[in-house]
Amino acid sequence: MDCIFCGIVSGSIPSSKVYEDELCVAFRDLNPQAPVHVLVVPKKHIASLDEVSAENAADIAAILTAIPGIASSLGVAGGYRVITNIGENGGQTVKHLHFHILGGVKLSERLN
Ligand code: DGP
Repeated sequence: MDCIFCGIVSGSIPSSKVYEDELCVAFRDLNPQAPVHVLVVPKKHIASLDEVSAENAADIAAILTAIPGIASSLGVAGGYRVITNIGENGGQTVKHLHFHILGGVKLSERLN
């Protein structure tokens, strides 16, 4: 499968990693939309949050559990946004589940 984020997870595509554990990896977004913009992805290929099931719930839980520590390490503890886009209409361009962590500035209240 030709997946950019699988390539980043395996190391075959370079990235600026800020966190890694057994189940997930976080790296800086190529086109940052805030001073802090990191993507957290499962190591396992899951297309989007629409694909969550009992079989991969632990992978999602690992991401959510890691996010506060990642945010803290990036200096945005207590004030940041987490977004996951799902499918074409949700604005998802990379079809490997990822959670955006955005912060480092007062974010707009608009979500669309
Ligand atoms: P989304 O629109 O939610 O699917 O966001 C995909 C994000 O992935 C977008 O903000 C740009 C980022 N991105 C795409 N290709 C690469 C890449 O090769 N490296 C990194 N670090 N980020 C990428």
